[in-house]
This record gives sequence, C-alpha cells and structure tokens, in this order.
Amino acid sequence: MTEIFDVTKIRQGFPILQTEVKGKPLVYFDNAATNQKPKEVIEALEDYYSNTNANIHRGIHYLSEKATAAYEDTRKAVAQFLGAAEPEEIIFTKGTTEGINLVAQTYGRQNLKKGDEVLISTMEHHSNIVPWQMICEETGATLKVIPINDAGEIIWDEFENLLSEKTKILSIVYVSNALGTINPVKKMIDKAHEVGAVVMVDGAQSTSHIQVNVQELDADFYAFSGHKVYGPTGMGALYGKRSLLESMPPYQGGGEMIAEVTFEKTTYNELPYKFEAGTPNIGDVIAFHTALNYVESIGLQNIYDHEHELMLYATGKMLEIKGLNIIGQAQEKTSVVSFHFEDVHHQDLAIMLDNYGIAIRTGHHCTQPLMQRFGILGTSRVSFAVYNTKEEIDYFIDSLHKVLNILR
Ligand code: C6P
Repeated sequence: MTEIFDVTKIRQGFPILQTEVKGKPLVYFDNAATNQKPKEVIEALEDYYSNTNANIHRGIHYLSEKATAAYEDTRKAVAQFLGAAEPEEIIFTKGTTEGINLVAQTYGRQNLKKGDEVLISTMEHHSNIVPWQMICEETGATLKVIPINDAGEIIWDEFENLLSEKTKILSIVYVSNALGTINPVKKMIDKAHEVGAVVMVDGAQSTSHIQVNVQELDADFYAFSGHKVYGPTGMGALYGKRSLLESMPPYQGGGEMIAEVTFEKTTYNELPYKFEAGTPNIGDVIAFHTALNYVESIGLQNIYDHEHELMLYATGKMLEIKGLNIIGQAQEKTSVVSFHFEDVHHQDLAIMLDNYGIAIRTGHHCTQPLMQRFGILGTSRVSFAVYNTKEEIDYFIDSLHKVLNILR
C-alpha cells in the first residue's frame, strides 16, 4: 500500500488509540458510528472551559464577547468548509438527526399537503425516514421510496419514474452508513429540481470523507454531525439556502430566536439565530473549529484516498473467507465494509472480536428497511478512518478466522 501520509504520526495524535482492550491493542473499526478525536480537539475543549466559558450573544463582558467571537468563527469555518454562500446559512444543531427533523418540522410542515410526495431511498438511516413519516402523517403527504439494486445502488430508472410534479421534497443520503454506497447526489439534485422539488442531503457519512460543496451540488439543505468529522459529540450543522431558511417558520421557541416578545405577539430573530433557540452547545461548537482545521491540515482528498485503499484492501481479503457475503458492492463506495454469514450470528462475531481488541459494529445500523431489502436481520460492519492501517486489517482478518473456527 502506498503511504499517502505518515499514518504512524497521525496515530500518535489520537490518545485513545493507545488503549488496550483485554490485553490487546485497540483496533477501532467503528468509525462510521463516531470517529476518534485528535488531541488538538480534546485540548480545545479543555481550553474553552479553562479560558473562555461564558454564554454567548447575551453578555457584554470580556468572556461573553470572546466566546461569541469563537462560536461565530466556527460558523464561518463551517460555511467555508461546505462551500456555503454565507455563514448565516449555517444553523448549529445537535447533529444530523436534528438537522433533518428541523427541516421536516419547519419546511415540511409549512409546504406539504395531501397529494404531495416526499421521496427517500431504501438505504436511508432511520433519521432520514422517521422524521418524514411523522410529517407525512401530519400533513397527509405520501412517503415514496426509491428502490436499490443488489449491489446497493439507486435504480436510476425507478428514481426518474418516481419523480413527478407531486414530489415536493427529495431527502437522500450522500454516503450510506450500512453499505458505503456513494450516491450520485449532484445528478439526483438536478433531476429533482427539474420537477420543482427541494432537496435535503443527509451528509452524516459524507462530510468526513468527501469534499462537499453545497453550492456546486445545488443542495437546498445539507445536514451533518460534528462527531463523525473528528469533532465532539452533541453538535452538528444544517446548511440551508438563505431564501428557504428565511421562508421557514422557527423550529423551537425560546431565548435568542426572538426579535421582540410581547404577550400578544412575538417577532423572530434574523438568520441564523431564528433557528437556534436557547443556549447552544458553545464549547463543542468552538472545539469543532479545531476538528475542521485538523481535517483541512491533512486534506480530505488524502483522507479519502487512504480510506479507499483500506476499503479495497479489506474487501479483497474478506472475499477470500468462506461464506462471507459483502452487503453493498456499489461501484462508487467508501470506507465501509458490511458483511454477513448465513451460519454465524453477527452479535456472536462482534463479542468475540472484542476479545481481540477489535471494535466493529453489528446489527441493523439504524437501517431496518435496508436490512429487510436484503432479507437479513443485520450485518457486521467495519468502517475506516484516517488513522487505520493495513496492519490492523491483517490482524482483523486473522482474528476473524480464529473466531469463525470457534463459532463454526
Ligand atoms: N449513523 C452509524 O453507526 P446522528 O446520530 O444525528 O449523529 O447521525 C444520524 C445518522 C444519520 N444518517 C446517517 C447516514 C448516519 O449514518 C447516521 C448515524 C451511526 O451508522 C449511528 S446509527
């Protein structure tokens, strides 16, 4: 494997990778669930609580102004990272889930009615299914689902057939967490716009692997979680085009999102504050700026190339294992290998791999309808990040053989 960058040095920057699990060095292959944090991000959190902590946008004292400036700097950095036209188009959220719920509960509630359709795909995470089911139930709109082929790719003709002037919203995952499929979102957005639909992109799994430019994609909304981009848990961001965000009602009522309150009537604050009611997750947002700097210092293309090479290497090795089926063999895929055995339960596999210090995720990955599509209850999933190595994959394959010998 060509060394795209110095992985040994990168690994030294992640304190948790020194962990021993049951006497074995940790092999962390659960990066699609959340990736680990470089020491700069951990230090940024400590620094925030040691030197900056104050509520924002409210005080005129030194610390409040300092915290406000740092919080707003992260907004500018996120806008730049996603290629948004302006920082006001970035709303801080708890994560992808909240971003999608926000759009469903505001744009969806305002614009959907009986006879309208919301289009999603078979490979969506529950976060991109349930919020739409809820709002469809409330408004009388219908949820439609784009089928996928056996490789785990959108069936293009079916997608085109499902699009019509009834389609008001297309909400699509960029990279599938359970399959690794990279969907052709740019092409899908263009097609959906032809029928006048608004497009929401679930960027939970794409943001740490693929250079995203929301303006080039022409996405109307794009949501991601900081904890999957080497940042803290509990924060994320929603991008929305200014014209859409301005047309939408607020998501939650409370402090900060108002312009003026009387008991008779409340007027709302300007963007982005209209959508950020209450004290936000200030410390984690500020630390996320450091995570973005970290990603940019390595370069997303380098990260992608490294993970892609690991994914191909692991796939090759895994296909040699008797009875192992890879679920998700799309032409365009990244950093995730999901697999399944007819004769071994994924849960048993994960428990036993844990004895070797290997962390993988098993189950339905919050994609139950996708598992139903493949006629299985769940898969085992390995997912890679910037700090993983070919040696770890060799150790995993070796351990997998040992575990299978016991289980079979
Ligand atoms: N997937 C996984 O192990 P939150 O929980 O809001 O940060 O992200 C939700 C989410 C939405 N869409 C996709 C495609 C996702 O992968 C996830 C989170 C994790 O695959 C936890 S289930």
